[in-house]
Amino acid sequence: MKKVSLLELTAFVIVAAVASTTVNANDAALKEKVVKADEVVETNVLFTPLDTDKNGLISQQELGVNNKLLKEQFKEIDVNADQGISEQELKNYLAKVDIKINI
Ligand SMILES: [Ca+2]
Ligand SMILES: [Ca+2]
Repeated sequence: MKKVSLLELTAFVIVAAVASTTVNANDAALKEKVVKADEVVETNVLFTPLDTDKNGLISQQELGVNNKLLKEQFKEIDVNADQGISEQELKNYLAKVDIKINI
């Protein structure tokens, strides 16, 4: 059960990242980078396009969190509960859950 929601969130993050960059050429590269969580050394590929106001944190607004499930996931990633996901928090989270995605 938990695993499914984690995958959903990650897929969501990727979709949001791809959508916000709107650069199709980056699509393949992005997918390659997130295929395996422990290969996601360059979290900024996901992080930077999501942090639209460039304050170093991804807010719920920036993620477009609009349902309960994603709010729960957001809290889980935001370990210091400052209402923003830092790049390190995202990195830790992806490493922790060892997400493997096939897109
Ligand atoms: Ca931000
Ligand atoms: Ca945080």
